[in-house]
Amino acid sequence: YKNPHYAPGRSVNVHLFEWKWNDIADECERFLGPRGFGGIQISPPNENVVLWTYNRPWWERYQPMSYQLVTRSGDERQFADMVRRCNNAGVRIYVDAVINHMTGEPPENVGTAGNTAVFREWYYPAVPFRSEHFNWPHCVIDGSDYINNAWRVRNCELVGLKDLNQANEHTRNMIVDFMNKLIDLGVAGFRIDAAKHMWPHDLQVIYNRLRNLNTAHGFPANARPYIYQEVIDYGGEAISRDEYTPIGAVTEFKAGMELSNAFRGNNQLRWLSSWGPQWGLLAHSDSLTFIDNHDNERGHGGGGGVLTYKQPRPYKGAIAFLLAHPYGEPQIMSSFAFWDSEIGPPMDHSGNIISPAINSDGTCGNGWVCQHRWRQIFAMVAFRNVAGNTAVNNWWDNGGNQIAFCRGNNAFIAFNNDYWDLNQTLQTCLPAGRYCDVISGEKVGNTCRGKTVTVGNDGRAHINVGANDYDMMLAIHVGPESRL
Ligand code: LAG
Ligand code: CA
Repeated sequence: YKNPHYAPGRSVNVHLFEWKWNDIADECERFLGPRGFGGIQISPPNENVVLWTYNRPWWERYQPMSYQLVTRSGDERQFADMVRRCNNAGVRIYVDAVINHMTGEPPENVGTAGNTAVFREWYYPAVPFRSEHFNWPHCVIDGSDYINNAWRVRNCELVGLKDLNQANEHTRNMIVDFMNKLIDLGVAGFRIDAAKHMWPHDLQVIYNRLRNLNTAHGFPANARPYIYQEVIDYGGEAISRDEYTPIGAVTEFKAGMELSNAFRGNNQLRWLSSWGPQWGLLAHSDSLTFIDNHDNERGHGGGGGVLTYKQPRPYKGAIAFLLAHPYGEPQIMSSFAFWDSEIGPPMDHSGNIISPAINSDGTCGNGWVCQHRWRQIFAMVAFRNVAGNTAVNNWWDNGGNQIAFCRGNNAFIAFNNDYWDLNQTLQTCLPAGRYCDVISGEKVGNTCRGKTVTVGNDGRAHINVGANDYDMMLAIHVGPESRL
């Protein structure tokens, strides 16, 4: 369950938060496929309650009404078409699976597929679920439970959301059928929403009943779905991430917290020479890493004080390190612009999501941030693909906030988060030749719009990252995007 089953030569998963299925299919063909992205986390595809009362917040999608594949992102036919087109473009789809709970007791009672429920009777006819399929007696998680009561964190309601009993055979069957249907449609795996709020043993039973990935979509025989479980664990709680690593991968929230801290200037970059488990992070093969997610970029899910698109310079630095370093299975966030923490995606007066526009410079419009289309970010996706499974070598630092390292003989990166210039001859480990720095500008035809680096026969090159440069890093590699 820990292999994302990326197509060969690909890596990096991007969360296209609240995108429509048709738009994702287009994005796979016109951008993500050609640029070497490995996969996409999509928003929950199953029916959710419609909340006009709150002007259709993004979080209505975390209140399931049924497992029918009809949401603001599209219907089942559009979903199937997206998965097929993305797999054909070499890009995998991972589903955000909301299986801990159904709705709360919202003021409205119609779902995105038109179904209704009887909230006070725990009755969801379109699944169907009845009261006996939920945890009983009903209780609501208190803040203190996280410290001292694992049972309540798993058997009581998370913010009042009706808590499914995953030990119940019917409940398990409905969840397994939902997930197996998605596997048959060609998805490569799942983000398990609120995994901390479910018993690891129950999850293991569910995972073990999942089918192998669909070979008709290009997966090898006997491939198990990639499972990454959302467990927020900064330490000190009754429930630990280590309870979940035996059954699948786990979201490593400490990675984004620590890198945000360092790239904000609150910890020296030189300490990153030991990045990985020595920082108290999960073992490499268990770890899904990211800087920000849809919750903590807007202060939900306990926040986390992480960098987001709103602080672009250090954010791009942190993401570049995340992608340049071999530790973990990285995911990047692709957001819509927001100025309050509840507002939903760009929409028209009927509540339809407005598609991202693609500007002539490749960036997005219509309220979409599209971090994955920022040159400094997609260039690092290519960097990671070229680096492959090489290790970090030739680490250099100035004893402060200037660092550089190689990935085998394939790729080299330098960072300067000091208030003075980095101006040094450094070992790049690359074959002699001229390279285009993929951070400061793209290579177009055979000309480099950014800095050019000349590597000598000894692998050394003069590296310059000014303290006032637009970005704090410089990256070169042997791939066609960089080699001149
Ligand atoms: C998650 N991971 O464990 C999601 O990443 C997170 O986005 C989900 O919360 C949460 N768990 C449940 O799937 C989001 C919002 C909540 C919102 C919830 C349900 O962060 O704020 O709660 O989705 O829509 C909302 C209201 C609450 C209310 C609750 C139930 O904000 O005040 O109590 O609905 O009516
Ligand atoms: Ca639960």
